[in-house]
Amino acid sequence: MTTSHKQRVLSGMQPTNTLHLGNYLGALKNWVKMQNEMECLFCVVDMHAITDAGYGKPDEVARATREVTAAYIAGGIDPRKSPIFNQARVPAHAELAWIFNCVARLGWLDRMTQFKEKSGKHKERASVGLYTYPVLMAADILVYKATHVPVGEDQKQHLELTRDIAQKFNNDYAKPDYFPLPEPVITGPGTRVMSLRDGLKKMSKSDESDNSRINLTDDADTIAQKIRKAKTDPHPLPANENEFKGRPEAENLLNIYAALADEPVKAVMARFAGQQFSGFKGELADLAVSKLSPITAEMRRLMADPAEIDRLLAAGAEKASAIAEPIVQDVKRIVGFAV
Ligand code: AQP
Repeated sequence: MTTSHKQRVLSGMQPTNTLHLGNYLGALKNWVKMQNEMECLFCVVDMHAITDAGYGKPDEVARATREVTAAYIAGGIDPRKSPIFNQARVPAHAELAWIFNCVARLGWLDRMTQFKEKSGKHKERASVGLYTYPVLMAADILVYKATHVPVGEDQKQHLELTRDIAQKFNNDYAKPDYFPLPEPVITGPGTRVMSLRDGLKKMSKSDESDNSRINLTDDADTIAQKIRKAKTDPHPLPANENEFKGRPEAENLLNIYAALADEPVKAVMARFAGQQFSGFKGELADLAVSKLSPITAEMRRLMADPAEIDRLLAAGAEKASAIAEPIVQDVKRIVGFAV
């Protein structure tokens, strides 16, 4: 069996803490556009969640799984068009991940910068799951023979590893073109949203400071307050991209505005050049509230009926399994398992 479909998209988010503006602009907003152009599957990666922040917190993983599902739908994913499911309901992910653990080389994983960042100074205390996280991610993608993966900049290295695993498997088992080499889809000014407190740090769910991010569950006042408090510099707003040098906070806020407004950064800069941050922040807050509040309200409505969310996840998993199961059975035969 080789790839019969032309283009297939797989992407996912971890159910840990609460989704934020970076997850929305870097991933979800692009998914919504893609679902009309290609076959898409959207996963809630609960098995990834227990590699780190979700470990030992079963109630939190279960709650966040439903909340991420609600965010996908509230953000514009149509579950009738694109299956939404949680990873743990489709065992083929874990089965292929084991086989890929035997394909991937230690040297490849040693180069993964996200593991270094997340494990910090105490590498020996990190879970083995956190270390092999990119291998499970490769399985998530290739178990559907996905060809395109919309991600933020931070996931680019993991996707390169996925391509290396696909290539090595195809070579070692003499099955050229068996797995496609999936392409990252990284588009627009929202591909790397930075912390509101430090323009050099990625906006992240696990940042200790809640003021560093805008959560998709924040109300209008909280959003406005966080933007008002966002770190800036004493200069007026820059007129062109050359003036971003040494001004990461200005660059971040202008990129956020452009991504939310669906406008080129240049056009946004032309409008605000030379103005003070205080006025710009007011406009940014209004824009963020107008775009995010409807999503937050819809998430709240969906979260009020957890049984319906569970039903949607089960239906999505059934559709996803129908694609993944034959592929993983095929792979098992290729590697020599008697199945
Ligand atoms: N700051 C960001 N800017 C743009 N895109 C981002 N993504 C995450 N942060 C940003 C994209 O969101 C998708 C889902 O990410 P994830 O849930 O798998 O977790 P993550 O990348 O590890 O996100 P966080 O917030 O940084 O979580 P923690 O703090 O737990 O590590 C991915 O497509 C990612 O690129």
